[in-house]
Amino acid sequence: MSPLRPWREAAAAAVIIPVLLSLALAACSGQTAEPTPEPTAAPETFPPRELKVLVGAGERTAAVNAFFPQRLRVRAGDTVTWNMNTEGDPHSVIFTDQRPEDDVIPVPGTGGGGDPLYGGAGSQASMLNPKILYPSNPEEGSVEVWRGSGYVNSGIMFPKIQAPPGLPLIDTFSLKFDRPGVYPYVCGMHDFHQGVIVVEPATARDVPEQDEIDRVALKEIEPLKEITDSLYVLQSSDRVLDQEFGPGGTSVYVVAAGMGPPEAELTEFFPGNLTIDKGDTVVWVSSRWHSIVFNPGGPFPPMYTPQEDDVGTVQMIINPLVTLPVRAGQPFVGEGVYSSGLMGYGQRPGGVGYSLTFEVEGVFRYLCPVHPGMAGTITVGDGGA
Ligand SMILES: [Cu+2]
Repeated sequence: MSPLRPWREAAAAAVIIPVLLSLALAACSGQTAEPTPEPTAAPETFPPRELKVLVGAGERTAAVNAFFPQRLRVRAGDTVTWNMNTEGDPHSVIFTDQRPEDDVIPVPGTGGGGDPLYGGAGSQASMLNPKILYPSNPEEGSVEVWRGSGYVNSGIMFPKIQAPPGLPLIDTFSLKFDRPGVYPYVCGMHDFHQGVIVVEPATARDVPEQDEIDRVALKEIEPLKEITDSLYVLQSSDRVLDQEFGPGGTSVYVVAAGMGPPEAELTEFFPGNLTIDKGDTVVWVSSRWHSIVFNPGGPFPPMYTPQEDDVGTVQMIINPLVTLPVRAGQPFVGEGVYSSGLMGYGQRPGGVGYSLTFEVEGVFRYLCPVHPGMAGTITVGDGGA
């Protein structure tokens, strides 16, 4: 028996029953059944709208890394504008049907091959990929159209306090959609950070208006903000996460660099202020991208050292003092640069753990140049000696 049979029978019944009913009604009232009028008017097309999506959320060091709403249904003809909405992490909006671009590339002419972040294979310098850093549309004020193919990029939206010097601040990006379809997009800084625009025909009635979109956005932000809020409570307690026995009566302390799931991370050190004794060791752990940098008595090296290229475009050269380990395995003697190198997932040069044994007393401030504002202090005492 055809699996379609029951459906066909039901469909046939659905057609026959109303016909019989209308005939019966006509017979009762003594009238003849009139043919249903043909629809004359074309389906109504709605005027194009301007709709808003939030890029990230969170104040200060709360990095809530998602688009809000994550999925948006619009009509063909609508324009969507993404607004930067966080002080936590930089983001971007990329629509592409091509292989994703690497966010970090070797500086042209400095040798090639290998992962530029490792400084290996002859490549000594790396920079932010200008195809990610800068908008794909060089014409300010004009709006591109996305129909599912090509490459469209907002450029990196930095939170104001993180914006590298010499770079124009991008905090908004608009894109028009005129063809129905399902269009996923991604953030060039976080590959897990993705969104979807669903474009319905221009005649679609049941698409949300902005007030409904805002409601959904707030609802999606709420649980993530709850995570970063509770992490703030833990962080402000300066609670020691772990203290273990080290060699010769010393202690080994664990500090977490950042905490929380990828989409709701607090970019702080846990604890932010740690007091230890001379000879103790601190181990920083991080599954996210962070770098632990000390430079007592000197300036902290910035993440980017902007330079103009041959055609006068400012390129964000990445500071190897931040991304490559400096004096790894050496004891901390209270002067000069110490760097973990970039830590975190994807087997970054700094790995996922970094340790320093403190040989001198003092108060030593350190920070993560990837996230200006993410700072900690190690206070080294004499152990009552
Ligand atoms: Cu992102």
